[in-house]
Amino acid sequence: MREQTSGQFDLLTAATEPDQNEDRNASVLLVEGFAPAAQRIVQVLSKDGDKVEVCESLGRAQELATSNRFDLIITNIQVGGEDGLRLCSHLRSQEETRQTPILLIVEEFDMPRLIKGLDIGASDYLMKPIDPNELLARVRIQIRRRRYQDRLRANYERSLSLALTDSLTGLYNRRYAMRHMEGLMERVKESGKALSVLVCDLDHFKNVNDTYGHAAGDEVLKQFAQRATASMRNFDMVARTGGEEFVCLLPDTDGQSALKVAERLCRRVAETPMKVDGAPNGELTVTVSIGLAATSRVMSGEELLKVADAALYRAKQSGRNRVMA
Ligand code: GH3
Ligand code: MG
Ligand code: MG
Ligand code: MG
Repeated sequence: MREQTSGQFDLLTAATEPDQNEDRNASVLLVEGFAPAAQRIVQVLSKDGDKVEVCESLGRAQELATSNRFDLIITNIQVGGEDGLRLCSHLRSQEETRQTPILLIVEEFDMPRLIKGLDIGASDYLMKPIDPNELLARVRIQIRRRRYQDRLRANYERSLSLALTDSLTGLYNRRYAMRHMEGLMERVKESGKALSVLVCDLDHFKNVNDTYGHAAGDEVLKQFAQRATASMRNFDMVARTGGEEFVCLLPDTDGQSALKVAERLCRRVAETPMKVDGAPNGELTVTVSIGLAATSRVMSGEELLKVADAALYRAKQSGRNRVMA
């Protein structure tokens, strides 16, 4: 919980406090067929700290732009005999370069094509003859905007993953599992195939913490998460839904098949000790109890979990280290 809060705090600070040199040291691709003109631009930008790669054909530019990550692409609207606007549309159509700012180099008589270029997705333009100060100003604006957007996106993705995953094990959390289950119920409705749910709770886990410490307990949780994930198919989902409680969602799986999966997991946990620093010989044997519920009738996720929880309760009551349906 504490981590989530600090994650959101980071989101605010990181999004509003740019690095002082945010618009500097950019990597720039310059597409210009006329070498002396390219040379002048390279000189100005390099002197200001940017790294500029020059190429003289659209084909090469496309290759470079997809295999590298440039902060900015500057292209003449006419590259040799080729139409620079074709490069623009290509860059905008590719996932890797969709967000990369593009500056068009134009001459006055290019005005109609410049307008088309801006329409296709060019970010700004430079009119020949290019004034060095104007070049720098326009480049810096694009770099700053680009990096600001990158920062926003990274923070957004980070806060999304904080909200949906558990930082200790890397598994999805309860919130995500419940949401995922709604989707799986839709699938039950459409296909009529069963959905199975396992609720796994480590046995006497409090003893692990009390005897070997919280760090050892954390290690056990991580290794259980790995084993549970490894015991499932790719499209099954394992989530950590509580302290030492995990839920596995098995779509298109009837109770009988799910029982086999659950028993195999239960056995694997009990039979192979976990590697835990601080335990005798560095090994610790733990066990897990599992409650199973399956349905081919549409119900709420909460309802299905309740059935599995009741089965888990019986597994605990009847001696732990077992699966009950
Ligand atoms: P039972 O077999 O009945 O499930 O017994 P138990 O000891 O596993 O269950 P109980 O609910 O009494 O204790 C669960 C323990 O899990 C208590 C808590 O300290 C521990 N725990 C919960 N979250 C974490 C965690 O993130 N890390 C560690 N190391 N321990 C945790
Ligand atoms: Mg528990
Ligand atoms: Mg427990
Ligand atoms: Mg308990």
